[in-house]
Amino acid sequence: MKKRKAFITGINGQDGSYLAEYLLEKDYEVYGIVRRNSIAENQESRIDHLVGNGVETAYGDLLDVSSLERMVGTIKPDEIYNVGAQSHVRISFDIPQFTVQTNALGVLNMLEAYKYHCPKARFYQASSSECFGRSVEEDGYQRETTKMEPTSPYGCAKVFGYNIVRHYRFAHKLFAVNGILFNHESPRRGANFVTNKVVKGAVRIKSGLQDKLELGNMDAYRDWGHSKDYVRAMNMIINHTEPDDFVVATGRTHSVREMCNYVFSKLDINYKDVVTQNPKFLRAEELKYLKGDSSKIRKVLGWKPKYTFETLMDEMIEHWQGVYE
Ligand code: NAP
Ligand code: G4F
Repeated sequence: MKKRKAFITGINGQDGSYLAEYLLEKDYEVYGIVRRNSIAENQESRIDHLVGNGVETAYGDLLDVSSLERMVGTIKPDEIYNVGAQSHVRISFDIPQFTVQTNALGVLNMLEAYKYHCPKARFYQASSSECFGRSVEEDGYQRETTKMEPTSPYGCAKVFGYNIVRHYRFAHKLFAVNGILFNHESPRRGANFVTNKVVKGAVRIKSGLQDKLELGNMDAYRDWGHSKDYVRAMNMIINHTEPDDFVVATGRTHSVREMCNYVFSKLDINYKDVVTQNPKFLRAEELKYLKGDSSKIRKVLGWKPKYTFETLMDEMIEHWQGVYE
């Protein structure tokens, strides 16, 4: 039987790399674009083990329409996963134009290439709980019907991406869908996101390699899951019988402070002795609270996470202990 072809933007990112592995296990042919990196070793650092073993990559960029058209025009994928983005919320305040170009116009660029070159394919957009911003339902959750009130350039751009995908679905009858994913982490998470920063910092402190850890707002709450569970959800969403949008979340929320307490306690350290606040890690506007209601994807597609907050953190601790101990 002919193998299904998947095309992934952001394939060298956290999600892109786990998604590529997941799709290879499901016998897909996997293609992706990577951006040129001046440090050649970083170019495909998360997918080195996959390139040439079922995954093919080419240079490309969401802002370079010619690269997108060339890829989808020649590969003619069955499934397009647009997970490429400037994904760091705080940094989006520093580079708002690049963030909006990539996370908003980049989606439009990808949709246009899709519409003209392979409209029979299916299109998945990496939408985000950051879109909800200030909005929380009375019962304390965010779900598919929750109003979007973003609090960052990143969130504003992602709202555009979410809406333009829906517009292309309705206007052009394309199978274009959104996964509205809450925070998801792993040992492959960039070390400037809070979970990996805390776990890496805690293990280094335990090993005597640093003596303190500077953070921003410790009173924000996030609904943290594992990237592996969330890429499985992406594949389920794109293979649903009809195009639709789904929230993906664990339904549990923890503050950054609680996360620190869990991680440092595991290493027999009192986080209060070593964690300090540095205003440079605060945001001009903070998204204070996220807790996702994923009842829809659980009911309609049968998805549920395999990891808990605790097993996620334990895996990340074990990873950094392997590096530093
Ligand atoms: P990530 O690790 O930062 O990966 C993002 C990837 O996108 C990187 O490979 C990056 O390449 C690439 N990229 C950046 N700008 C690009 C451009 N202009 N053209 C093409 N590729 C570009 O992020 P992630 O955690 O895997 O997240 C994947 C997607 O899900 C993102 O769209 C993110 O916004 C979204 N999302 C993530 C979460 C989460 O909690 N992880 C939750 C909701 C939504 P470089 O390394 O070269 O920059
Ligand atoms: O780990 P974070 O940087 O993730 P954030 O901002 O929630 O964004 C992530 O999740 C979104 C989904 O909701 C994605 F769309 C997005 O791409 C990204 O993956 O920060 C989490 C919380 C924030 O409240 C932040 O203010 O941790 C707080 N925090 C406290 N100290 C810190 C720090 N965040 C970072 N990055 N670094 C700190 O030192």
